[in-house]
Amino acid sequence: MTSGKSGRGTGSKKAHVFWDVSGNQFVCLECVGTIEVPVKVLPTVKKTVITYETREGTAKEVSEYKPAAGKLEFPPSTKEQVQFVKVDIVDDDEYEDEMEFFIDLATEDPEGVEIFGPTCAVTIIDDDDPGMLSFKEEQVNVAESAKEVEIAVLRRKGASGKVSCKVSSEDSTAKENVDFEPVEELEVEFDSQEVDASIKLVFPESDKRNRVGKEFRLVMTDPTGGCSFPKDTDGGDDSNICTIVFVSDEENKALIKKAHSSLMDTWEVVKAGGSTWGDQFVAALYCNGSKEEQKEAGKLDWILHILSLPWKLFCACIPPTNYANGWFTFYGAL
Ligand SMILES: [Ca+2]
Ligand SMILES: [Ca+2]
Ligand SMILES: [Ca+2]
Repeated sequence: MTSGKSGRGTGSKKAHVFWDVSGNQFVCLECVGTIEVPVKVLPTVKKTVITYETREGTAKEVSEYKPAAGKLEFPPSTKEQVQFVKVDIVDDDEYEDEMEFFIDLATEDPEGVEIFGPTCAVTIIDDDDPGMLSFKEEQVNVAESAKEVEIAVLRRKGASGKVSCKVSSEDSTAKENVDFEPVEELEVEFDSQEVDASIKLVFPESDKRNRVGKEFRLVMTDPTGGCSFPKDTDGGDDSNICTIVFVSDEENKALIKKAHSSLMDTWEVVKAGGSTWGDQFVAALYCNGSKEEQKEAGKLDWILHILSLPWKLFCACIPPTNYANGWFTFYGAL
């Protein structure tokens, strides 16, 4: 309808060319490497030459894809033919929105070739999950006499690219500059693949001010680099909140003691207390545990001793419980 020339009866001899891609929309992941986008030519009686060239959209050359241009040559054939336009996609570690560029087909022989929909849009889907930021704990207890404390910030479920957030303190029953030094829009940054950070809180010296039972909040906002906050923790989608509660020094000590004693109770069951570290190695090496008893050892005792020696030596590496009140033993056993 638009062209008078196409009505001259040569139309049926035209080569019909189109992108063999649904809706001329090709989608790939950023890490795909090279895309191969199919171009189809219906049966044609003469050689058909198509040129192609990439064109920038929101995805820019070099940073997102390598610009490409070239020719596809289809010989005469009674069958459909498919060839591929290849474009290299550039991968990186940064979180990005979806981006798009285009590949245009053209012909130098518009009389002999008809291209249906010359442009194919290529959408690059980012594959870099920047993860989620949150405080390690929703509530942190701090001894009233503490001068400072480190509050842990975690990045989980992904660690691609640089991300950051802002952290500010918020008064509650505890007041800034009186009970704690305020934190104002402190920027917490994570490099790519970095997953842990911390914020130092400082508490001013106070003579007889009573902080016990008072609390304030740290609020994390403004996530960048595509990271988000977990929905199911305090603060929801838009923020992440940690509540700092002052407890009495006695209460704090009692909490630590309780944790320690429950650990020691567990250890009592398996301890070989009273011996020195050297004794443990000697006992492990002798059949039946000592020089005297080894003389009495029978065949079966020796077989059992040899079979269990590696295990005995491993256990001997765990220090006896009377060193450092059992703490070494606990870590050694882990
Ligand atoms: Ca990219
Ligand atoms: Ca990537
Ligand atoms: Ca990326």
